[in-house]
Amino acid sequence: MYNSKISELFNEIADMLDLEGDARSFEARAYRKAALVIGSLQEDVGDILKNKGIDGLTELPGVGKTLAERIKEYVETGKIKKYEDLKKQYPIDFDSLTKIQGLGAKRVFKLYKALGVKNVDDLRKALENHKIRGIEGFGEKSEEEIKKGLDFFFSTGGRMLIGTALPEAESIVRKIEASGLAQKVTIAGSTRRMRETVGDLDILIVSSKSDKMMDFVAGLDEVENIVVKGPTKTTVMLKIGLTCDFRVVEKESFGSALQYFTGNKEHNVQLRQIAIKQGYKLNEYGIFDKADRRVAGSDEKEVYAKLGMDYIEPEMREARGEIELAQQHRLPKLVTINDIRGDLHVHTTHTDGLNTLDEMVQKAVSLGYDYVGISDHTKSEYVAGGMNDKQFVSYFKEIDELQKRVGDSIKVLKSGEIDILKDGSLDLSNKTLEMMDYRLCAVHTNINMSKEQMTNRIIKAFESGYVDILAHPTDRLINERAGIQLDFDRLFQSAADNGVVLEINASPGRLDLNDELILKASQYKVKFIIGTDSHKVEHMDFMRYGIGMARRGWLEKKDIINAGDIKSLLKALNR
Ligand code: DGT
Ligand code: CA
Ligand code: CA
Repeated sequence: MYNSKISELFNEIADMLDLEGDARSFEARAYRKAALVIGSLQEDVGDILKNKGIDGLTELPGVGKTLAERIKEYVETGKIKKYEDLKKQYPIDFDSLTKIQGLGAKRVFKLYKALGVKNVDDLRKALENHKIRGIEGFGEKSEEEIKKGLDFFFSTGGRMLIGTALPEAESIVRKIEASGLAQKVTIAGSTRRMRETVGDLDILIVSSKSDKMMDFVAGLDEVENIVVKGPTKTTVMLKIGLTCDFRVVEKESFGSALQYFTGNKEHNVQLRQIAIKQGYKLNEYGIFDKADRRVAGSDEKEVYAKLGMDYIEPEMREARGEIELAQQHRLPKLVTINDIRGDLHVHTTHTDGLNTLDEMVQKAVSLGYDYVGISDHTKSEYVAGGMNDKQFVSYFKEIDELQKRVGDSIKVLKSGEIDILKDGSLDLSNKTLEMMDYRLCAVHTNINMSKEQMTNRIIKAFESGYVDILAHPTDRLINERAGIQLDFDRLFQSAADNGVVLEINASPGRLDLNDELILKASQYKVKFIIGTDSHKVEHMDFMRYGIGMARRGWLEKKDIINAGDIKSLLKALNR
């Protein structure tokens, strides 16, 4: 299949020719037109060349003798000399530079022309020296925008939070469904595996109108610019600053394509080795036997079954031993969002929440929860308007009154997000702590202590007997802050010894504990809660990201105490 690669190269040649200004823009237009034609061709140019020769190629609209020769050159040598020459003349790292929000190919060229910016490092220097604002068509505002884009690129390696990526992917999937052009459409890649961050989106489509489908996705409102457009694969840069791969596959291959493009890569490699041992060939088109007959492919579950193993949930596909478990039929039965019976980490306008106690409780009712725990901040969190003992007492009174009003519709539990102070003591009196249904505790201040001091601090709090839940244990912020230093072996052992439950904070910027630490903590037989750390009503929908992390950490319903009814919850909390 040469179409998409040649179309991509022709577009790039056109972009580079445009650099020369008017003199070569006619030539650039010709390349661009041919790129479009070839990119949306059903038949592969390699086949046309083989069957009809150069004449077959020149019959294509927009393809003259010269361009036909270039196509032939690529098919025969894997290279186009004109492209290589231009690339030498314009040695620009388009790939990275166009990933920066605020920079399309055209603006990258402008920066190269005006300032000689070739790569991300050059761009950084140009920004530091405020060179960009002086270029025609840029100005101070776009300099500021590019700087933000670059900061993001550096701090994240271009990876985006699942909490941003997944809703975007879902909204695109809904539009494709509504287009009527697809028989099937689904999210694949790291988004389907619910990784905490995502490098790009991968969307798989079954469509009998592949070319129309590609036109449709290229024209979506979400699209900033088109990177490559071919008959079955289109890559676009989305306005949110993430690229998205769309692939159209045959119905017969849908299951194996979904398996393949869900990954991760290492999981796929292991699976393929198993297929080979069993005398099969496994790829994105299906499982094939010795006679090259397809024995599975349309259905993903069938792919795993044919290889003699149980179906592995996407969140587990990280090559961490899940394949062996699947072969031995010993996979955990992962917790699901439907198992969750309540949320235990909720803020209100009493401290830094944006919705009232009533509003948060109503949201919990609308989610069908049996219980909701209200956990506002304590006084050391003064920036959040944390409350002292006296304020907590009147807060509990309000909760009691609210409980009367809502009756049996939901149980409202009294709690607080209690600071674990520098010396390991808690930020409220024992008397106030004892008025709570459970105590959610966390480190917020003096976060730069040494590993040993920090571990001692938290263990001391555990040993007071007043800590029921340790909230966001590492206090990291994804792409922003690494979090506190901890000796996790000691911490998890102490949590187990003192019956402390560990939070999986579901807020997309936290996801704390993460999958790896959940797996580690599990070895110490600790229990978990999934809490949303909601500061407004909408945040209570973050539960699914916490579920994603829990599933990536192989957790079952029994491991998560807010997947139990109120009776078992209270039993698990009050040791
Ligand atoms: P990302 O985008 O960095 O967050 O991570 P993924 O896992 O979505 O990676 P991506 O988008 O590069 O590719 C999607 C899936 O396609 C990946 O999880 C596995 C599969 N895949 C990609 N390249 C290869 C490869 O070279 N070999 C194999 N076996 N699978 C691959
Ligand atoms: Ca991806
Ligand atoms: Ca991809």
